[in-house]
Amino acid sequence: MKVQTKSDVSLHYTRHFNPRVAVAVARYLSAPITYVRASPRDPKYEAEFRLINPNALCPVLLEGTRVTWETDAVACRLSALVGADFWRRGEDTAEMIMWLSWSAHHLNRAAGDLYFHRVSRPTWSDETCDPSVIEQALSEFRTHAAVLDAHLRERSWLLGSQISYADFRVATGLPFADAAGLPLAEFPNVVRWHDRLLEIDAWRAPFEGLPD
Ligand SMILES: N[C@@H](CCC(=O)N[C@@H](CS)C(=O)NCC(=O)O)C(=O)O
Repeated sequence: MKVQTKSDVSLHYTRHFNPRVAVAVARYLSAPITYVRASPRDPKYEAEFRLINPNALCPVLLEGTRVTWETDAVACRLSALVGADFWRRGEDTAEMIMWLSWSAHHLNRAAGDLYFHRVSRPTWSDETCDPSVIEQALSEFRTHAAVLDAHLRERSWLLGSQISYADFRVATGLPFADAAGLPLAEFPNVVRWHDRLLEIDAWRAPFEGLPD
């Protein structure tokens, strides 16, 4: 995968759940940007980082004085910058936003809880997680993954025959399925769909060749 750089637009990222999607979008679209590995919650950098994102979270896209944060907004902007239809702008826009909203409030919330408790928190805390929290997140993940599985039964991609940003966003948690213990094998259409995504270099290995 070729890393393109151009100094006046920069994407500030970490290698976690949400910024992974923004980096994958930028690389999929071959956006002419500089990738900047950030540490927004490191006490050494946090105050300075809050000047570009008051939430001290990645991703952030900087273009001169224009600042865009939130993964979906960054994807929208990247798509506009390169003139792509990855962020749909026509008849499909509402359907794409339906999936973005659904994933934020349902599937990725459950997957994100499992990611947080099983992948993220163990890197900075020894505290053991209440098993009922994991059970609840697993139950919610199964409920929502079943909806996705049914939708994908006769479709290659969420909006039909063409890939869109909805596919990347809804799949946010799936690259972490093993580490987060997501019961993906129960949802064969989701597995097939994610296998198709994994054939895309930018999705499979978004950080390849980027600063660690
Ligand atoms: N709602 C935000 C969430 C962003 C977010 O939670 N970012 C996390 C990583 S998943 C972050 O930057 N955490 C601080 C860090 O990784 O140091 C989005 O969709 O972009």
